[in-house]
Amino acid sequence: MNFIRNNFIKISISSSLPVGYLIYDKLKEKKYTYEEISEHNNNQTRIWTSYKDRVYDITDFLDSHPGGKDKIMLAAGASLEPYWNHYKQHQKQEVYDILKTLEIGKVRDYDPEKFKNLKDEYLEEPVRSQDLNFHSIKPCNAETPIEEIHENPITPNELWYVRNHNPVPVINPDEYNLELFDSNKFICNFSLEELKNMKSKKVITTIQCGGNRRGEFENTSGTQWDIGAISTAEWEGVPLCEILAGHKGEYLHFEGYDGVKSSIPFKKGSNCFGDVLVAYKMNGEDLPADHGYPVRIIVPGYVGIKNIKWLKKITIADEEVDGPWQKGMAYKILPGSIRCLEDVSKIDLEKIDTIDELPIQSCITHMEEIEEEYRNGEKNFRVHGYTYSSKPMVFPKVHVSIDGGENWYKAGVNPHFEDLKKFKWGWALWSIDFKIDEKPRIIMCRASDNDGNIQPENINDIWNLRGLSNNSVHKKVIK
Ligand SMILES: Nc1nc2c(c(=O)[nH]1)N[C@H]1C(S)=C(S)[C@@H](COP(=O)(O)O)O[C@H]1N2
Ligand SMILES: [Mo]
Repeated sequence: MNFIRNNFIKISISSSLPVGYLIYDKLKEKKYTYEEISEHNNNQTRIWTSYKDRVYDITDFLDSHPGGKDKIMLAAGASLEPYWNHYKQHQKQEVYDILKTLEIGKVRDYDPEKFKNLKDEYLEEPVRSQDLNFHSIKPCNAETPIEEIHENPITPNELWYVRNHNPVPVINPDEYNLELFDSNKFICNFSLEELKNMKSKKVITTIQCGGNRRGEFENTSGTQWDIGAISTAEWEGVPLCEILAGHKGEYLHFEGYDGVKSSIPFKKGSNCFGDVLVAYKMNGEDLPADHGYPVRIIVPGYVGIKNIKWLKKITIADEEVDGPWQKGMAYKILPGSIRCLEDVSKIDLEKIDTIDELPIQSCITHMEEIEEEYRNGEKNFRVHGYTYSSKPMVFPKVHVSIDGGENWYKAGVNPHFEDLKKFKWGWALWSIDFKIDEKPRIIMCRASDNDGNIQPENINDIWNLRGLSNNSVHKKVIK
C-alpha cells in the first residue's frame, strides 16, 4: 500500500516540474557497469564512484571532502563501500544528502554482495601531499613537483616522487626483522634496534625511476611519467658492506614486504665505495611509509627499482633474482624493432640485461621572467633544470638552446653546490639567464660529460617497448 502511494506522489510531483529537471532525472536513470565506472578515475575522465546501486560524479566535491582529497580519491573509479564499512561516520543522513546531489546514474551489474564485507587493501595508505602530481592512487604513482624544488637540491620528504607497485605495507617497527640468507641458508636477523646500533653512514643520492620521461615516447605502456620521477635525499643507515663482510657471492637479492624484488651484482653491495646502505632515515627523519618505513635499501647510481622499500630479506646468490623486475622484461631495454608484446617472443629475453645504471640526463624544469628590464626593452629570462649522471662525482655540463638547436649556451651549476663531494651520487641543478626581447617559444637542454656521453637528439632512436631510460634532448615548449 505504502509503496504504491509513494510512487504516486513522486509521479505527480515530477510531472509539475520544469522539463530540465525531468531530463536530469532521466540522466540519473542511466546505467553503467562496474567496468565503465572504473574508467572514470582521473580529472580527464572525471571521477566517479559508486555506493550500493548508484553512481556518483565526485569530481567537483573532492576539494570539499572533510577527510582530505587523497582519502576520497581512494574510491575513484570504485565503490565507496569498502571505505564506509571502515569509516562508519559516513553512514548518516547528512552525508547521504550530499551524495544525492552528485548522483549521475545506476550500476548496471549491481551485486549487493560484492562489497558488503570488503575492506579495501589500500585503506591504510599514508596521507600524501596534494602538491605531488598524481598518475594513480592505487597503487600510488606520483611525481615530485619539479619546478618547485630548484631552491634546494634536496627534495623534501613529502614532495619526493612515489612509485609503488602495491599497497603500502604496514609494518610494526618493534616486530621488524631484516633477514639475511646465503642461498637457501638462513644466516641471521637484524631488528630495527640492532640496525640502528650498528656503524652508520649518511649518503646523498638521487633516485630516478627507469620510466622517468616515458610519457614523451609514443605507444608505450605503464605510467606515463613526465620529468618528475626523480628526487634527491640524504639517507642514513648501515653500510651494506659491513653486513656482508666475510661473505662471497655473485648477486644480492632484495625483497620487500610487498613482494617486489630486484638484484644487483654482489660487488656493488660488498664494496664500501659502492655506498649501498640499509637505510632507516631520510633527510634526518624516519623513512616515510611511502618510501619504505622502517627500512629500505639504497643503491647509489642504480635505477629506482634496485632501491627496494620495506626491505624484508637480503639473499646472497649465484644468479639474478627471478621475477618481472629482474629476469622479466620490466626493466629491459628491448631493441627498437620489437614494437608490440607479440614481438617479444621473437627474442631471447635472457640475453638482454636488466638496467643497472641510467644514461646521462638533463631536463628543463621551468622558466621565470626576472623582474629588471634591460636596455632596449630586453628582458631577462632564467631557465632552470636538473642534470644527473649515475657515475659518482660526475657533474655533466649542460648546454641550452632557445633557437631550436642552432646556438647552444653553457648553463651554470647552482651555487648551492659548493660541496660537490657530498653530492657524489646526486644530481646537479642548473640555471641560465637569457637577455632577449621576446619570450623563447621552445627551449632545449643537453648534458654531456668528459667521457663523451651526450644526450641523444632523436627520441625515436631510443624508443623501446617498455618506454625505459628516456634521456633524449629535453625540449620544453613555453606557452
Ligand atoms: N618494495 C618495493 N620497493 C620498491 C618499489 C616497490 O613498488 N616496492 N618500487 C621501486 C621503484 S620502480 C622505484 S622507481 C623506487 C621509487 O622509490 P620512491 O617511491 O621512494 O620514490 O622504489 C623502488 N622500490
Ligand atoms: Mo621505477
